[in-house]
Amino acid sequence: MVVGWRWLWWFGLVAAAVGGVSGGDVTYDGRSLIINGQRKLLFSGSIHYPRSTPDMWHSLISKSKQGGLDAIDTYVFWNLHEPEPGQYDFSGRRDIVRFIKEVQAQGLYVCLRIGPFIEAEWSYGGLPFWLHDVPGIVFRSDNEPFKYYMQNFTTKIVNMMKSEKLFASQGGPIILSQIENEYQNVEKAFHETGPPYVRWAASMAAGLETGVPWVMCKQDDAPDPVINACNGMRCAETFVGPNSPNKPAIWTENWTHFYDIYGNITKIRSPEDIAYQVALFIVKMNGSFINYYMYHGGTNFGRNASAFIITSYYDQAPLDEYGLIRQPKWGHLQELHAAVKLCSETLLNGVQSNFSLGVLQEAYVYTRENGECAAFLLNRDGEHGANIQFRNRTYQLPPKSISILPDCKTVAFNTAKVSTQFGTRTRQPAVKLDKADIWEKWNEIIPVFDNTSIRSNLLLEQMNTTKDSSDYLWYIASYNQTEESKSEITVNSRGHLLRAFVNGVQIGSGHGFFRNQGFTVKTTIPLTSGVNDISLLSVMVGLPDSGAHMERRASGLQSVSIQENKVFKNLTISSWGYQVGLLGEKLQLYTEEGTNKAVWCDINSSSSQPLTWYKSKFDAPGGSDPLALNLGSMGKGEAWVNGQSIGRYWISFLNPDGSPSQIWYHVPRSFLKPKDNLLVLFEEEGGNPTGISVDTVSITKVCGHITDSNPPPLISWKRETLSRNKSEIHHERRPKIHLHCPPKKYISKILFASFGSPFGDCESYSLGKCHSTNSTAIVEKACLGKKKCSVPWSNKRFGGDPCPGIRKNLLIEAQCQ
Ligand SMILES: *[C@@H]1O[C@H](CO)[C@@H](O)[C@H](O)[C@H]1NC(C)=O
Ligand SMILES: *[C@@H]1O[C@H](CO)[C@@H](O)[C@H](O)[C@H]1NC(C)=O
Ligand SMILES: *[C@@H]1O[C@H](CO)[C@@H](O)[C@H](O)[C@H]1NC(C)=O
Ligand SMILES: *[C@@H]1O[C@H](CO)[C@@H](O)[C@H](O)[C@H]1NC(C)=O
Ligand SMILES: *[C@@H]1O[C@H](CO)[C@@H](O)[C@H](O)[C@H]1NC(C)=O
Ligand SMILES: *[C@@H]1O[C@H](CO)[C@@H](O)[C@H](O)[C@H]1NC(C)=O
Ligand SMILES: *[C@@H]1O[C@H](CO)[C@@H](O)[C@H](O)[C@H]1NC(C)=O
Ligand SMILES: *[C@@H]1O[C@H](CO)[C@@H](O)[C@H](O)[C@H]1NC(C)=O
Ligand SMILES: *[C@@H]1O[C@H](CO)[C@@H](O)[C@H](O)[C@H]1NC(C)=O
Ligand SMILES: *[C@@H]1O[C@H](CO)[C@@H](O)[C@H](O)[C@H]1NC(C)=O
Ligand SMILES: *[C@@H]1O[C@H](CO)[C@@H](O)[C@H](O)[C@H]1NC(C)=O
Ligand SMILES: CC(=O)N[C@H]1CO[C@H](CO)[C@@H](O)[C@@H]1O
Repeated sequence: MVVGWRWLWWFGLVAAAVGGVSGGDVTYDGRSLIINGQRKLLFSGSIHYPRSTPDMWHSLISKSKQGGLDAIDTYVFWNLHEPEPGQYDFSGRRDIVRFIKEVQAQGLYVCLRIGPFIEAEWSYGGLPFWLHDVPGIVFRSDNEPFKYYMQNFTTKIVNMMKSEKLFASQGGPIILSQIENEYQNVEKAFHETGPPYVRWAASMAAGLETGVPWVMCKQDDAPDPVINACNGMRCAETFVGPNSPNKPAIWTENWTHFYDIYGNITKIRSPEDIAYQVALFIVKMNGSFINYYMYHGGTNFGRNASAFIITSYYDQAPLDEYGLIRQPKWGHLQELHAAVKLCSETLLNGVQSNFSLGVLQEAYVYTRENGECAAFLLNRDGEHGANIQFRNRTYQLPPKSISILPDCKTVAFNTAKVSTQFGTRTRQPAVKLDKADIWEKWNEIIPVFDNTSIRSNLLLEQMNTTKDSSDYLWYIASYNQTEESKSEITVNSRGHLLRAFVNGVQIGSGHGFFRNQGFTVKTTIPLTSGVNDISLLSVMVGLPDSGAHMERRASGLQSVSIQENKVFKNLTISSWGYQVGLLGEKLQLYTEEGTNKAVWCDINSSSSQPLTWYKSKFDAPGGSDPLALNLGSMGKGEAWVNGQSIGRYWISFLNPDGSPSQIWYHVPRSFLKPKDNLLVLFEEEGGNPTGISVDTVSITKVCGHITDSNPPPLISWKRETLSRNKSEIHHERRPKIHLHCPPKKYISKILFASFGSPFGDCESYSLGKCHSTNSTAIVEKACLGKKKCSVPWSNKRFGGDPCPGIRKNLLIEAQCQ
């Protein structure tokens, strides 16, 4: 990829200064942030450091920069950094300073969203659980204990950044900081303690004197000098705008799709829609800072995901979960960024005018005294394309699209015309763990009442009892039955999942759904005469991450009753014994040392049963492709590799369409040694570990399509040329398909090539009536064995017009190996 002049300029600075960007003074006016006296139109992307591993950071940031980003945005994860009050941890994936320095070294800015409440689909919204037990605390309100700890941590982070000289005012990359997060969503619940808290948070933050501006997102009344910013998918349509004429319009979260949960299908947002909303925000709201949430989502390792959130986080972002470039999203946005950058001086310093071009069409035109002119032509009509006249020329605008004309003449980009290549990601089994003799198992012990050390006459609240040391809490009752009978038990739970056992045998289970308020399990219970142990395992799938009064949120069992013939017994207020967590967790069976503490047995020795620990070893597959465990044969549980949790899995919770929400679970390469990697799973339902495989993940196919009805702008997309000077925008003589394999891969096969009238698009295609028989041979000649190639849309190139009078398309799909 060619490096644009902007980056070269920054590299120049790196060479001249002591390393990385020199931010300089950051201020703002009603138009934009102003860095070193210059207005800036900035594209930013969210990458959360603990959702990847430090060895991935360099490549993630470099692909972000190639994608045309100016800044990287991250939250700060309080509960990772302060696991106990006053005890701090900034090691490994928590090394935020290393992350920021990596961004700086590559010449990008940083937007630091401290929060420290962050939501972020992260356990407890980032708050450390110990806050729950601070006497008198009320989270996120005008409450002294909360304000004390919030100020303490915010100060800690700001001081740390200052001592590393990371704020732009000190020559570092941080140009913006955020305090609080989407507070307006919950403010009303705090009545009169809300507004003073907002004022306090703003002045506390401002008092830390970072030398760079603060923002509050989704806080329309953010007090001066804090800038209010917008979060959402459609900020051009939903944002009320800056609350002061001297604050710029900032979009801190333009969701690139949406987070995924167990039990629901992935919601995909098209690159065309994102590009449209971004361009609209720039012209409608005078937007000058756009952050993609997420640019790379990554993985929720361990138990860090909040309730029901899958481990694969924003996999549909421009960089996928594994850090692979997701096409065409990444490339389409890269082209948008390049086109906007060509106009940014005119946009930021010119005079805006807008006028109608039709019922649903309008023009935004920016002009400067030096004659520079840039235009955005909008078609709001979602159904029909429009031919419009602008400055004596005709332009064709597809439905719901915006064309960008950096010189008021040439279309450099249209949000609805995707000309970048498509990519297909494949997962291929590299190591199959399909032999029963490589697996061993150990059955978790189902506890009995007599062995419990915690007792209560009430059903205890789950989080307050486990202190988040485990997802699991056993509630056990000893039930004396005079004669054998078939009775019915009813359990109401506010937890996420329940498994009910009587005398060690599972009798029923049930679970709730994302953000619902509990569920009921009702099942027959075979009671023997004498004492029966009723052991109820209440499971959480992450702590809550949002909402007012999180400190009062309750989980776990709410009521238990038994209906025996005509007799009703309410066990809610009766003697209960408790066990926090699993025995296997206590023994740390998932570590090399812990595995010795149990007597494991063959998996053949008996059929699979609930609550089983499995272990095996595997060698790391060769190469450098990212890896994922295929857990499609399992039910629900957690998986560890060499003692590190790769997260909770839940295959058996099916989407409305009958498919599991997530089958593949990312195993970072850095968790592995070359040989004998310990894989341990705790499986709640039984599962079949011989179906598990370690798969490589890679982009195996690339595809390009030029259609006659949708030709890409005839612009050379060499960023170097584009960014240097817009007077150098030059037309290519004819459109081309550019194909490009990922690093270390070459075009090994042409899977499809047709110059003619092929049906469909890159996602699904077939030959049409008109087809140049030479298509494959010609494309093979141009592409086979190469890293990249270009094939022009041209009769001549394909040995003559295969069907005169018919408009021709070109569609090529190639395999990368
Ligand atoms: C934060 O609290 C710790 C004790 O928990 C204390 O040692 C430290 O000085 C406090 N820091 C600030 C900046 O108030
Ligand atoms: C599941 O997805 C559908 C479609 O996107 C959405 O309407 C629904 O609200 C989602 N359900 C939950 C619980 O998120
Ligand atoms: C954008 O800026 C122009 C002046 O350049 C102003 O007329 C217009 O009202 C602004 N739009 C918004 C939404 O603030
Ligand atoms: C969250 O992740 C960190 C490392 O990223 C890990 O050490 C920690 O154990 C996780 N927390 C939980 C509750 O799993
Ligand atoms: C110009 O833009 C403003 C702000 O978006 C809008 O309210 C107005 O209707 C536009 N005028 C025309 C003629 O399109
Ligand atoms: C458009 O054409 C008219 C008449 O030919 C001319 O007067 C006008 O200056 C032209 N406008 C532009 C922007 O070129
Ligand atoms: C209960 O404790 C006794 C004595 O320590 C032990 O022998 C027995 O295995 C325990 N039972 C269970 C189910 O934990
Ligand atoms: C949490 O548990 C403690 C005892 O361990 C109890 O005093 C307190 O009331 C409980 N809090 C809640 C909110 O249940
Ligand atoms: C169970 O109930 C019977 C009859 O009421 C009583 O004789 C027996 O002692 C009870 N057993 C226990 C362990 O409480
Ligand atoms: C059982 O008792 C609890 C606590 O008194 C009560 O909340 C619950 O409604 C009762 N359950 C039934 C089914 O009556
Ligand atoms: C196209 O194929 C025909 C035979 O199928 C061959 O004669 C001709 O040379 C080919 N043209 C090109 C440009 O390869
Ligand atoms: C705040 C906001 O803009 N929310 C939007 C997020 O995106 C979804 C899906 O497009 C919209 O329904 C929400 O209104």
